[in-house]
Amino acid sequence: GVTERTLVLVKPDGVSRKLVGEVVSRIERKGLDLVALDLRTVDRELATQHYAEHDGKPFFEELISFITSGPVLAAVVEGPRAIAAWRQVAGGTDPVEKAAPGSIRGDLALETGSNLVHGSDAPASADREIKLWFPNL
Ligand code: DAT
Ligand code: MG
Repeated sequence: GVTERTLVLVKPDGVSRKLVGEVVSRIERKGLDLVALDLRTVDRELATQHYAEHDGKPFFEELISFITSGPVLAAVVEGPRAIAAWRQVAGGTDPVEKAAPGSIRGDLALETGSNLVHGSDAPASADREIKLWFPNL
């Protein structure tokens, strides 16, 4: 597969539940490469830009307050078909209805609003999100 980069986040629920190591371990076990790693607190400006596609949806305010509620681990991850590969490792958005057993969300999460991790969904969004989170990369 063609080499891609994707933006991965361990959201505040994952950091507070001490699952950073678990998530990094799954990235590495899949065979993907870590290009950048940064633990940081997200301000409203970054949060609303990151989730711009969801502006206006009923869960938007909840999403912004959640992602700004505590530190997140942001990572750029690289490898063949990295965007789809990471979304497979993460599992579907709803941890019960969509995420397969064996995925991070399928194994470790219960609710859509606190589903532990983020991954870019397409090459254009990966490019946009990586520039937003890691402008110097
Ligand atoms: P994903 O994170 O799998 O790319 P998404 O881009 O559709 O999912 O939505 C971004 C996040 O917003 C998602 O991880 C959790 C939250 N979210 C999505 N749909 C939701 C809903 N119906 N109710 C509550 N939160 C939701
Ligand atoms: Mg998404």
